[in-house]
Amino acid sequence: MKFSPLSVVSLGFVTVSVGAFVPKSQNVVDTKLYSGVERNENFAKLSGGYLFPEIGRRRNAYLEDNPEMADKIISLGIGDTTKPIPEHILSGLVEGAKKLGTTEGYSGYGAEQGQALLREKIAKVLYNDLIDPSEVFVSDGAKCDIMRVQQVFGSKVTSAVQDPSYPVYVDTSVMMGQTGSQDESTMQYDNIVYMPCTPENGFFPDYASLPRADVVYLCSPNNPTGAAATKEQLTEIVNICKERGSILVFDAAYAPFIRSEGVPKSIFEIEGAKDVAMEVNSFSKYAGFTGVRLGWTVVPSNLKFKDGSLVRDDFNRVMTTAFNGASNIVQSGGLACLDPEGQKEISNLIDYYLENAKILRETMEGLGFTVHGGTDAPYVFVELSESMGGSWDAFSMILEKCQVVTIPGAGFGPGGEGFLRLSAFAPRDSVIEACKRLSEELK
Ligand code: PL4
Repeated sequence: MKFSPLSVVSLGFVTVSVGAFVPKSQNVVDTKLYSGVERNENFAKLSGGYLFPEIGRRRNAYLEDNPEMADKIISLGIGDTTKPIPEHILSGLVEGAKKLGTTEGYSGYGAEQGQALLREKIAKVLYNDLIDPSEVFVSDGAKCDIMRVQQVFGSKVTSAVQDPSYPVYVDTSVMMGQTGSQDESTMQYDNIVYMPCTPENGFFPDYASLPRADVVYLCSPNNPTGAAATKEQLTEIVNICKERGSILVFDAAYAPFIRSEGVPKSIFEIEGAKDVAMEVNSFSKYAGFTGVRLGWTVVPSNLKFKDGSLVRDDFNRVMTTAFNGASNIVQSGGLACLDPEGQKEISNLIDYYLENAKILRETMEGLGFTVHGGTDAPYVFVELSESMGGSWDAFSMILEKCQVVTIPGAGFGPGGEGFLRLSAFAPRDSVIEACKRLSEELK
């Protein structure tokens, strides 16, 4: 059937009810039904919704059908902290709020790059002065900063991602218009370089053997595999990025979970990294700030575009134009995180979650699974047996039989198929109970 603009108007509701046609011409759109604005074609390329709301949707659908299970549900799914904010860090937030109630302490809009004291403390306490405070941009979190990084690079770059990886790198690349559409057979987007990360390569990509990309996203300790890259691995990728003229975007959101000796917590521990890398980071997992919202990005002053201009200047332009600075209350909490008492409290929180990870890891190993991660990371990545079907099948089966929410590996990209991610951020008694149920069901 041929479709003319005239028929849009005349068909009216009929057209809508069959859902087959969306009028193209702005001039003839029935504005009672549609705006006259074309949809951003890049959003149409995205396959399905964002992973984590989809997990929530499936959990809710299960509970709608089985309301009696509401009290039984345990989440080992989304990596969201559950321990309360410890005393000293909390006092920072409280003091920050109280100051706003006094004439002397009140502050309005702050610097878009963050308070000078917080930038200095981040550089000193977390980077041991490897970076300069002027290179630190305080923000409302790592996820938001990844989109800001993408805005800096624009639509003409090619990005490379670890496969599997935190879905934000791929989805924001698609939104920015860097990619073609998704190939339904491979589940890969055209014009993204997928860097396979498998047990065989220690979940670290062999970028040298893959096509060059302008921007390379690397996360360590890794979500979802839990692998923490060694100094040698990071040195290798920094060197190859330098050789190829790629910019490395290093996501260090899980850095404080690193307990193994000699494993770098920042890309800037690697010689030469300041010429090729930027780092996104966050207080979310450090201090239970997933809801409080505080992060930062380090953009070294050495990092330049092809024309010699500074990446930092463009990042600064995005921050000053499209962000009004992190909340002053929250930044006060961030300062408390970086006091010695705050650091001790963070270390205790991480100990707690790492003990959870150990329990999960040992339970799954005891059930005969090959298990990765969970030592320098809060995620345990379980290799599924073939009899369990695909990772979404395993997710559904475990939800229905054990009332435990997990994340299917396939949600992190095609390379995650065959794996299941378990998060160690649940309360201890929930972790123990989940392990009991998994042991009964999967033995
Ligand atoms: C669910 C590698 C979690 N709604 O809190 P932020 O924005 O400072 O940090 C987000 C982040 C950045 N980088 C990595 C991450 O893994 C995360 C958080 N990921 C997960 O379960 O994988 C929470 C996901 C949240 C989201 O979409 O980020």
